[in-house]
Amino acid sequence: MKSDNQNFAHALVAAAGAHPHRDCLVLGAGPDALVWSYHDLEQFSERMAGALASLGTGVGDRVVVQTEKSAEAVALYLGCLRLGAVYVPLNTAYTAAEVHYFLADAEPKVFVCTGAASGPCSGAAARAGATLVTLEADGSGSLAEAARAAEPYSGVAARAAGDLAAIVYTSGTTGRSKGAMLTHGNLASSAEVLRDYWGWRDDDVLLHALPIFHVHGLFVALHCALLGATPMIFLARFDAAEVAAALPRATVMMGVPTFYTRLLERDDVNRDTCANMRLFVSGSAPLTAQTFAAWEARTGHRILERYGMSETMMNTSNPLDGERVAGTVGFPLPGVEARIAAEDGTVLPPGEIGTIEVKGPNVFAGYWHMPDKTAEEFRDDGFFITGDLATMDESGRITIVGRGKDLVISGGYNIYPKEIETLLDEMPGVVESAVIGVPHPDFGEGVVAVLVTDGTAVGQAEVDRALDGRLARFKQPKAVVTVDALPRNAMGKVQKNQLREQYAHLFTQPHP
Ligand code: MLC
Ligand code: AMP
Repeated sequence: MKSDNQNFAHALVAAAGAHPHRDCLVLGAGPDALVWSYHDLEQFSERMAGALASLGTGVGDRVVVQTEKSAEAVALYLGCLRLGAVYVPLNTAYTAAEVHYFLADAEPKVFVCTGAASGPCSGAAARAGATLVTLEADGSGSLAEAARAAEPYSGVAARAAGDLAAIVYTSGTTGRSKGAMLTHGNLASSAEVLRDYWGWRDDDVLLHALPIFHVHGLFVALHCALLGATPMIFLARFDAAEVAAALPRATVMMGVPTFYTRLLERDDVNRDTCANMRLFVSGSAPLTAQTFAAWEARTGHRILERYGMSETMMNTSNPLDGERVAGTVGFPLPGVEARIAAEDGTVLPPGEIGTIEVKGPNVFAGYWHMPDKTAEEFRDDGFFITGDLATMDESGRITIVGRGKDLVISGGYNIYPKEIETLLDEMPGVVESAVIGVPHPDFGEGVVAVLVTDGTAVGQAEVDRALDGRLARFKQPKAVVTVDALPRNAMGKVQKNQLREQYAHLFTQPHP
C-alpha cells in the first residue's frame, strides 16, 4: 500500500530497509576502499537529522550546505529530507562573497561549510540568523561529530508532494541568482521515471564522479542508485585515471561531456575495460556528434544523452532500447509534456525552431522569494519556458540547437555573462564589456571577456586580479581580448553572435 507520507525520504528509507546489508557507498576506486552499507547510511542519516534537530532545525527550515563530497555529506542530505527541512546545496567553488548572497537570500537555520569557509562566512551566517557548523572536524567541533553523539531521529516528517524539499540556485540573465524550489513530488517523480526509463537493475553499480551540489550528481545519479538500493563507486571528484580504473567494476556511469572527452584521451578506456558497463549517460551540456562517435568506436557503447535543468529535473531522454541519435536529446520522459513554441507562445509545427516549454510533475514550484520572475517564466496553461532553443520532429524527438538565454555552459557548469560583465564594467579603464562562450576542447565552451577600454592596458592579469575572491574560478574568463567598440544592432543591443563567430577559434585550431 502506498504511504500517505509523500516525503521522498520515505521511499528511500523503504528501499534501504529492504536491502540493509547491500553496499551503498564504496568510497574510492582502490582495493582499500571504505564501504558504507545501506544500513550504515540510514543510521548515520538518522543521527544527522538528530544533530540538525538539536540545532533547532525543523520542517521547512533551510539548511545551506557547501561541503566536499563525502558519505557524511550524503547522510546530511538524507537527514534534511527526513526532518522535512529544505536542503540548499552550493557549489564548493563559490567564493565567500558569492556565499554571502545565498545566505542572505535563503535565510537558513543552519549553514554547513568547510573549515576554510567558516571564517569568511561567519558574519554573513550570523546576519542571516544561521548557526554555522563545519561538516567534518576542522579543529573545533563539527556536525558529523555531533551526529555521532546525537540521539537518532528515526522518523520521517510527514510531507505532501507539493512541499519544499530543496532549493537549487541557478544564476540568472539579470546576474542575480534565483533559487529553484523543488518539491518532494519533483524529486520522487523524476527518480521513479528515470529508474524505470533507464531500466535500473538490481545488479547495477553506479560510477559516481559528479559533484553533489547540482541536479545531475545529487538528484539524477544519486537518486537512481538509492531508490534501487544498489552500490555506487563514490569518487570525491572526477579524476580521469581514477574513473578509468573503476570502469571494469561498474555498470552505469553518468557524466557531463567533459568526462567523455577526457576519458577518450586515455588508452585504458576501451572495449575490454568497459565490458561490464551497460549504460553511459551524458547531460548538462551538449554532447557533440564527434564525441558520441569516438566513444562508440572506442568502447562499443552508444552514449545515452538526456536533457534537464535545475528547474525541471529531467525533461527528455534518448531511449534505452530504441535508437540513440547523436546530437539529439531524445523524447519527453513519461509524464513530461514538451512543446516547441514561438516567443509569443504559439506552438510550432515539427521541424521549426522555437523554445522548449515543459509541463509535468518534474517541474519546480517557482523561484524562492521571486514571484514575478516565476510568473514571467510560466505560460498561463502551466508550461515552463526553458529558454533552450530546439526543434521537434514528427516522432517527438527533440534536438537542441541553441539557447535563447545569454548563458555559457562550461564543463557542465552554467555561467551567466551578466554576472561577470557587471564586475568587469566596474574595473578602472574598462568602458564596457561583453562576455561570451566559444568552443573549448576540454570544457565544451570557454569564457571570453571582450573589453572596450579607455586606452588603459587591461589584460588577463588585471582581470584575474579584479575578479579574484569575488567570483568562482570556473566563471572567470579564460581569455581576455580588447576591441575598439562592441558590435551593436540598430537597437543598440550587443551582437554577441558576431563576437562568438569572430573568436570561435580562440581555444581551438581552425580546420584547414
Ligand atoms: C574546473 N574549472 C573549470 C571548470 N571546472 N573551468 C571552467 N569550467 C568548468 N566546469 C577550472 C578551475 O576553476 C581551475 O581553474 C581548473 O579548472 C582546475 O580545477 P579542478 O577543480 O581541478 O577542475 P576539474 O576537477 O578538472 O573539473 C572539471 C570537471 C568539473 C569537468 C570535472 O567542472 C565537473 O565535475 N563538472 C560537472 C558539473 C556538473 O555536475 N554539472 C551539472 C549541473 S546540473 P584555475 O584557473 O583555478 O586553475 C544541470 C542540469 C542537467 O546542468 O541537465 O544535468
Ligand atoms: P542548470 O541550470 O545548471 O540546471 O542547466 C540547465 C541547462 O543545461 C539547460 O537549460 C540546457 O541549456 C543545458 N543542458 C542540459 N542538458 C543538456 C543537453 N543534453 N544538451 C544541451 N544542453 C543541455
